[in-house]
Amino acid sequence: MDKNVFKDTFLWGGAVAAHQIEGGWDQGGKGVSIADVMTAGGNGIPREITKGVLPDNYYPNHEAIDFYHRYQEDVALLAELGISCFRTSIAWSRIYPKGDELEPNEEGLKFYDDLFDELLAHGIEPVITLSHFEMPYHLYEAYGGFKNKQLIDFFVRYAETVMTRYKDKVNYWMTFNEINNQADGQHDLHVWTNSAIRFEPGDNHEEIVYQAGLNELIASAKVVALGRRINPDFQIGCMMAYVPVYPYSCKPEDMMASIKVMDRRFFYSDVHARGELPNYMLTYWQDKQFQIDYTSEELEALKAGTVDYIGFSYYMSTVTTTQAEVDGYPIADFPAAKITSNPFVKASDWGWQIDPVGLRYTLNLVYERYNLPLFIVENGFGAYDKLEEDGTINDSYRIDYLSQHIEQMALAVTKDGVELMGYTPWGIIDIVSFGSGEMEKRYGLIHVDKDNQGQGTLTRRKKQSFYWYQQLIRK
Ligand code: P53
Repeated sequence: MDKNVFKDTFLWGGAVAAHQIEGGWDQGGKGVSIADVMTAGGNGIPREITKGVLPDNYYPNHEAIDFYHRYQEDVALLAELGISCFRTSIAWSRIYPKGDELEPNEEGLKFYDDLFDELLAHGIEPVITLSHFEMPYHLYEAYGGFKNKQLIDFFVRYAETVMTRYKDKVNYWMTFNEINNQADGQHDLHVWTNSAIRFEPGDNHEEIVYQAGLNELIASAKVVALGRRINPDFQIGCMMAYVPVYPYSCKPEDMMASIKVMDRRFFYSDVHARGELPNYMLTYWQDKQFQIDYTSEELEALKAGTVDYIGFSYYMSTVTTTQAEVDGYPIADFPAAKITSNPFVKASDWGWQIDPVGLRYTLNLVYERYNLPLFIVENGFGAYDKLEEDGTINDSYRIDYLSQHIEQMALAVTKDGVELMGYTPWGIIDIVSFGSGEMEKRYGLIHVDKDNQGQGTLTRRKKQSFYWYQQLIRK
């Protein structure tokens, strides 16, 4: 692969999120966030969401890898790696500890000033997600989460505060991380981290998740319009989880099912990019007799706040079928459609199906759909690493995964004409896994000495993949 196929301005970077890296969960005036009440699960063991922070539980995000105190050392390592951008998020509850205050917490603002200065001093451009699974816990308790329209104003106030404060330090923004991961409404953890909805007995969960999702889309559009006023040079994108859903076979019903299942996920970027509610969704809501609230002023806001680019994560593909003889995980849409595994690809130890060609497929699909620049802001390989006695970590499997995906990315650019802004591999340094809460589901090119029980020295070590990526992106 010739890396010169990418433009000079191509952003080679690395990605993390505040709650998975920072720690310092109760320091500098930070409020409790929804990530602070998630216990450690494990491979195949779900994380629990507790009613507030309880004394006897282990909450892996409370300390994470202590980036809050060690960011200078880590930024120096990232500079040595040679990346030109670093994607992280701002922890909303550092800025507005409860979420509904009128005045921000200066100590929280100062932390990100220092972090961004440190990055810029090393020639690394910050790429910032406004909300990456970490809204203030108080917004769940007192307002019921994003089903409540008041959260739109709280989010806009928070965004206005940070976009104004960092207008000369941050140019690339994204609003809500993986906003579409709540799409099928069945994964409690995703619904929690995206929307923190407090359900009441008798609620139709799917209907309420759509209401919350639409409220977030409205909030996002308002922030895009606002950001343009704060600094017309801002590039403001959305952030989607693209997990392409292939038809299991060429049986016409399988083909149809794959479109229907994909539309449920595409709904979010359709609104972000086109500024209107798609007919397939309006029809679906009507069929289901969902009462989704929105005003004409909100529809105008959606139109006025379409995104500049599509940021997205890509880890894996999956498959859907309507065929009775294939085992699978049932999903609600398109009668009898289910998610199953792909016989042509292998999976990681966590069952994520490894499919580099699926990245090129996704880049094509999304670019054709929106004709907007694309930014791959997450891609990576969660694996068990072995720390050798001599202190090395020989993660050739991670190099294989990343290089195969980068090759497909190059093909999308050279053969398919896709406009690609950059690539920020996920978990550039080992962090707490979002889905499982483990430390030992590692993505990093930099190893952090800490285990699933929270034990370890937190020492940082360069893995084999560090040297490989450093070489690849060297100018
Ligand atoms: P973990 C599922 C599918 C695609 C992306 O995930 C996902 C998930 C969540 O399980 O989440 C993103 O740590 C997310 C990150 C997360 C990363 O993928 O569960 O934006 O916060 O850490 C990897 O292995």
